[in-house]
Amino acid sequence: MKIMILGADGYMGWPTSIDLALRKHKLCLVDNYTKRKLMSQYKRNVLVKSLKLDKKIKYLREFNKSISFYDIDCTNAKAFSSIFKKFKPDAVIHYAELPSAPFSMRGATEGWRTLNNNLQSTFNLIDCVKKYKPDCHIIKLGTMGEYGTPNIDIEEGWLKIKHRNRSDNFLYPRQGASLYHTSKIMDTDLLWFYVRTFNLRVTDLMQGPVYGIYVNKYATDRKLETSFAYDDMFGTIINRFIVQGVSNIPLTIYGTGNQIRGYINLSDSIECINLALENSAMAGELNIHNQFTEQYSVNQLAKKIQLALGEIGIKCSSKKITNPRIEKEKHYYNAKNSNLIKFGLNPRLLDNKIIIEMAEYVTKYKKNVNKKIIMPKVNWK
Ligand code: USQ
Repeated sequence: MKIMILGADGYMGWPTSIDLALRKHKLCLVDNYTKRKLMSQYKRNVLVKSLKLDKKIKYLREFNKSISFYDIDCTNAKAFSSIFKKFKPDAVIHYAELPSAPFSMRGATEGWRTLNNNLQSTFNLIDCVKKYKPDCHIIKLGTMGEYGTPNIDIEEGWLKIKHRNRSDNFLYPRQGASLYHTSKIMDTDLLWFYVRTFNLRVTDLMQGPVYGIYVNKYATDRKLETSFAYDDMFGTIINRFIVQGVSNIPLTIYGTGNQIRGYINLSDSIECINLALENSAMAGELNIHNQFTEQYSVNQLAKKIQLALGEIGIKCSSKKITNPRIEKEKHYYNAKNSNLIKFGLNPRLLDNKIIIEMAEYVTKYKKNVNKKIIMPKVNWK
C-alpha cells in the first residue's frame, strides 16, 4: 500500500515507520520536528537524543527503497496538500498532534496551540482526502481520555440510546479532562461529520497511555531508537515511574492514586496500527476501537513496578503528592477493548519481565536523566 505517516519522528511515529517499512509498503513520512522544538523550548528532554528523521531514514532505505520524507507542517494547508496530491496515499496514519494533557493546561497560549494544531492538521488531512483521494483510509489516533471517567461502562465508540420507544446509535458521550483531550473529541466530531456527509473511510483509535520501548532489531540500534520521554509534560506514567525507580526518586503518585486508566505497550500499539490497516473502514464508516490492553490504578502501577524492580535489586519508594491536575480520583472505570483483540491482537501485558527490560534500558542511559524535569510543574488549578 501507499501509506503516509504524519508525525513520523515521534514516540509512535518512528516505530510505525520501521514496522511498515519492513512490511514493504510504499511510505511517505511527514514531520516538522514540532515536538522536539517544543521540548527544547520548555526545557524538557528525552532520555536519549535520537537522530533526526532525514538521517534515520537512510537506514530504512537499506531494506525499503520506497520511502520519502517531507519536513513540512501539517497545519500548513498549502504545503500539506501539495505533497498529498503528489503521493495520493491509500491510507494515512495521523499522529501529527500535540499529545500532552499537562502542556495543554499550562496556559492560554499552550491551550490554544494544542486546539489549533490538532484541529487544523486533522482538517487539512480530511479536506485533502475529500478532494484528491476520497477512498483513502484515515487512521487517526484518538484517546481513551475522550470518554473521561463516566459512571457507566465505556463502549467502543458508540452507544445505543433508547428514548421514548425509539432508539438510535450515537457517538459514546465524551467529556475530556484537559484541553488536549477536548481537542481529540473535536477531531472525532469533525471526522464523523465528514464520514456521514461525504462517505469518507475512517478508523479512530481510542488509545490509553502508552509505555515501553519498541523491540525490533532495527529499533534497538542506538541510532534508530524511538524517543523516550519521562518528564512531567510529555512522559506517560509508566515510563516516568521506571525512570524514577532507576534514579532513586520516589514514584510520583498524584493525589490518592486511585485514578484508573487503560494502558498499552508500545509494541502492541504499533501492531494495532497494522490491524487497523488490514481491517479497513468502508466508505461511510467510522470505526472506533479502544486501544488498550489492561486497566490499572496509579497505586497498582506503583506497587507492580516496585516489586519488579526489587527483583533486580533496585529498591524504590513512592510518594503521594498533591495532584497537579483536576481529575476524579475516585471513580468507576470499566472500558471494553474487544475489537482489536478480535482482529488478532495478542496483548503483551505488563509483567515483571517487561518492567525489568525497560529498567535495564533506562539504566544504560541513567547518566542522562535530568532530575529537574521529574516533578510536575504545570498546576491546572
Ligand atoms: N499520573 C501520576 N503520576 C505521574 C504521572 C501521571 O499519578 O507522575 C497519573 C495522572 O494523574 C493520570 C494517570 O497517571 O491519572 C495517567 O497520566 P499520563 O500522564 O500517563 O497520561 P495522560 O496525561 O492521561 O495522557 C497520556 C498521553 C496522551 C494519551 C493519553 C491516553 O500523553 O497522549 O492520549 O495518555 S488517556 O490517558 O487514556 O487519555
